[in-house]
Formats: sequence, structure tokens, C-alpha cells
Amino acid sequence: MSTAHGTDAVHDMIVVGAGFSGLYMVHQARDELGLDVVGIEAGSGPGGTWYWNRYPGARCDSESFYYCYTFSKVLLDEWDWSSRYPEQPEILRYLEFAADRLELRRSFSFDTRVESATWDDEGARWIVRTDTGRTLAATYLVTAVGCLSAANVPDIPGRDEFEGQWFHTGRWPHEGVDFTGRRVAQIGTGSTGIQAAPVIARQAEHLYVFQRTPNYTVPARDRQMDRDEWVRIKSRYDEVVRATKASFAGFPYTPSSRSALELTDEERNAIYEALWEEGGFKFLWGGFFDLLLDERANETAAEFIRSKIRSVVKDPDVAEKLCPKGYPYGAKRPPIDSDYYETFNRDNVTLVDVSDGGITRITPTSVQARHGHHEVDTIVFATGFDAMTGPLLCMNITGRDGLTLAEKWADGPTSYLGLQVAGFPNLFTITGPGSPSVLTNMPTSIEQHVEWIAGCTDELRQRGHRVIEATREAEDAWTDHVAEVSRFGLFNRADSWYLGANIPGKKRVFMPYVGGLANYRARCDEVAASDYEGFLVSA
Ligand code: N01
Repeated sequence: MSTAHGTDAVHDMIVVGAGFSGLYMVHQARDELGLDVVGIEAGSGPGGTWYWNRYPGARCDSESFYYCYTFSKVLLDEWDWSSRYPEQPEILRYLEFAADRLELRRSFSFDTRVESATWDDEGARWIVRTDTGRTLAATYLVTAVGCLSAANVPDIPGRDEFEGQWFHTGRWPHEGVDFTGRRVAQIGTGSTGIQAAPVIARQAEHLYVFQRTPNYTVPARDRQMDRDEWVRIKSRYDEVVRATKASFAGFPYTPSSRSALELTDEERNAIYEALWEEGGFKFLWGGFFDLLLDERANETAAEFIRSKIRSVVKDPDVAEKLCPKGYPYGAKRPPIDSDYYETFNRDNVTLVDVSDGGITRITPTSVQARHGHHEVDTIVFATGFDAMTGPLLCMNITGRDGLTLAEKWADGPTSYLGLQVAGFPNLFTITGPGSPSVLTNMPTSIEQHVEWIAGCTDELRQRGHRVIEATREAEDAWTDHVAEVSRFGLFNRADSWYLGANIPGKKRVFMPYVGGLANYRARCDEVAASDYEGFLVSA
């Protein structure tokens, strides 16, 4: 249909992204509410994060039995994961399975990127332009673009003169990369670099790991899971799902109520030892409740991890360089690993400490740091993302009165509940800044957001309303609350991407909501039950 804006289609809802959130949003809106929805996705198929992040060693950091959709009994019943922490190809297959089982592909335009989204006040709708030349209009625009999808490739002098191949982990070639016989520089030791290094090292002639800041990592302890185990898990899935939804961070476990400071060193270390053997995120909250609240408590865990590094890594100089110091464990997103520290015992792996001056230059054949240079054939940028705001700002969103989201967020992101931004009516941001998102098990937060947005749009329709917009007052109060709770505890004590500290020039604002998923969910439900308090609704 052609309209005054030259649009070739008018819809109830446009959903941008076909990862965990976009697929579920389209399913809810189309199949549960009967809306006319179109999905737009830059990739050639569904998968989102798991479509793009195909780097060696990519796997999930949450356990598979709750890193999945829980809304559908069919999906729960029909899928068994192969292991505790499945690798990227399996998670991608799972999302393709979900897309096929729910017949979602037909609602998406793949290989299509949003170039701009502009609010048309007169028509009370969003006008979306894509790189394929299409212009679409819809009442609602829902962003399902993920928090970590705008790749950060640092602008290191000489980067573009490098004559070998280079790759960013978040834009990995589908055909894979053969490192056989190659000298490889891996830049970055965040969760991604920590997953990638052991796998690259097994293939490359030599791997140089350029480390600017050492990271604390705990073993994942991946293991295979068989059919019997799945039968047992599935027999109590209702309970797992209930526990996950009611939890602080989307994990179906009860956090410890014990302080790390109330035990003797021996007692405490026995608990850390057991958690180290068990593996996974539980190390952060399964032993003691106060690791992210009290510096002294945190230091006990930090020192335990350092003692492990020193016992695993044979060269004491290398071990010392790998030991993180000067910031608390968990204040940056904690990685989990499979043989990361062990990798530095290999003859073909060199740790290059660039904490003193960083990487100074990339030449056509080498990566240079202050204390020397290394000739390489391939560079792997495991350098992370312009997190949370980057994927939204990439879409050139313009709200009421010509105000762009970039202008609105010049001093850092603002939002009401991380779901809406004042001045941007009918725009919903799944796992947007100001929501718990990246501090939780993502599928749990995603399901909560999608269901809330679906409930909200359904309610509007039943009342004959078309427009909903967060008020400035509600946005200010929520943004202040997000900032206030972020100052509680140790999160502000590290230069993390949570704060935007990894992107030169980005305003330092703590972006995710630290108050916990259960509290957050209760607040969102309360807002919905109190006639969408804090939102203005109109016909
Ligand atoms: O990115 P990061 P990531 N010169 O920003 C370094 C999620 N994730 O892709 O710490 C030299 O954490 C930088 O150094 P520094 C997860 O939420 C999930 O690893 O800034 N080094 C750091 O070491 C995670 O937190 C899974 O000093 C430079 C690294 O690059 C998030 O994605 C798996 C540099 C970047 O670390 C991001 O992780 C993997 C430069 N110019 C990731 N610029 C799951 O399993 C940056 N660095 C679900």
C-alpha cells in the first residue's frame, strides 16, 4: 500500500532484530494478539547474537536448561541441549528451530538493515527506512537489537594498513577462519577473548594474546548432558521456570545468605574450592552474598582466583601478569572459561602485557606495543561492543519534534523502566538501558519485556488508544533511581562496558538496572496494574 510518506506498507508493529527477543516479540504480537507485524533483520537468518558471534570457542555462559525460551511447552519439550554450556552452532540451531516451529521466518525481512526510524506525529506512527530502499510505517516500533551487537573495532593507528587478515569476533565469517600455520594476534581478554584464546591456540602456529587489563575468570566445567538428565530436568521444569522468574538475576538458584567475612580463611576457601570445581557464575553469588557489596569480602574471592592463576600457570612472571588487581571481581561482567589459564602453559602462546601504554601501532605485518612488536599474519579483535546504547543509536531514531535519540542521550541514556524514552512515543526498547538486561540471564529478561510490551499494546487496543509515551517526570525519576542503585555496591569500581568506559568519548553512565529482576518485574507489573502510571496514553 502506498501512502503520503511513500511507504510501501503500513503495519501495527515493526520489530527490529531476529534474536531471542525479536523472535518472541513477533510471535507474541502476531500469534497471541493477532497484530500485523513485520520483522526486520540485518542477518540472513534468525539468531541475533548467535548469528553474528561465530568466533572459535563461542558458547553460552548461562546453563542451557534455563538459557532458553520458557514460554512454550512445545519448545521446552522438543529440545534437549547436548551440554551444560552449548557452543554457538547449537544455540543458533535452537533459535532456527524455534523460528521454524513457530513459523516466524515468514514475518521477517532478512538481509535488511534499518537506516532510520522517524516518528510521524500527525499520522501517529513510525516511518522506518531500510538499506534495501523500503519505507515502512507502523504504529509501534519495537527494538530487539540486543545489548551487545554494535562491534567496537578500536581505531589503532595503522589498522587499515595491515596486510594480513583481521576479524572482529562479533562479525565472524560464516565459513570460519583457518589459523593453521598462522601467527595470530588476539587483542582483548574479556569474556570473548577468554573463550577464543584456548581454541585459537590449538590451531595457530603461534598466538599472541594482547592483554590491556587482566580479567578474573572461573572455569565453566562444561559437560555433556544425556537424555536421562533431560527427562529429570523436564519433570520439574515448572519449578525451574518459577524459580528463574522470581530470582534476582534470572538464575534458578537461591543465592547465599552468608557473608564472606563471617568465616575463617580455611572455611571460606573450602567453599570457594567447591564452587571452583562446580564451575560457572555461581562462584559470584553461590558462596557469599556480599562479594559485590563489600570490598573486603570481594578481595577474598579475588585473592582466591589469583591463587588459582598462580597454581595453574607455570611461568611465575606470566601468572603475575594474568592476575587482576585494582578492581573488584564481578564489577566487570565475569567471564567463565574452558582452559583459559592453562593455555598460557603452551609453547605456542605468548601473553603480551600492554597495560603500560596500550597497543601503539599496527604495521602492515605486525602489532606494536610500547615494549616491542610481534610479526603476525592475522589479527582477532576481541575488543567488545559499544554496549547497550550503540545498537539503538545505529538506527538513527528521531522522536517527537525532530529530537534524535543521539541528542536525547548525549549525556547518557535515560528511560522509563528501560522500556520507553520520553519524546519517543510508541517506541519500546527490549532490554534497553535502564532495565536489568545484561546483569541477568538474558532470555528471562527478554521474556519479561516482551510479555509486558504485548500486554501493554493489547490493553491500548482494547481501550481504543493508539499512542503511549513515557512522561518526562517518570523518566527522570526512573533514570535517577537507576543511577542511585548503581552506586550501591562495587559496580562503579571498574572501567567496564556497563559504564561505557570501553568506548573513547562515551559518557560514563551506569546503564543496566542493578536493582534485580524480581523487584524490577514487580515494578513493571505495578505500573501496568495502576493504569500505566508514568505513561501518557492517547487516541
Ligand atoms: O568485550 P569486553 P567481550 N587495545 O568489552 C580489550 C558478552 N559475552 O566481547 O579491559 C587493547 O568485555 C579490553 O581491554 P580493557 C558478555 O556480556 C557473552 O569480551 O578495556 N585492548 C578487553 O580486554 C561480555 O561481557 C558471552 O582494558 C583493548 C577486551 O578488549 C560482553 O559480551 C560470550 C582495546 C574487550 O572486552 C563483551 O565481551 C562472550 C584496545 N584498543 C561475550 N580495546 C556468552 O557466553 C578493547 N580492548 C553469553
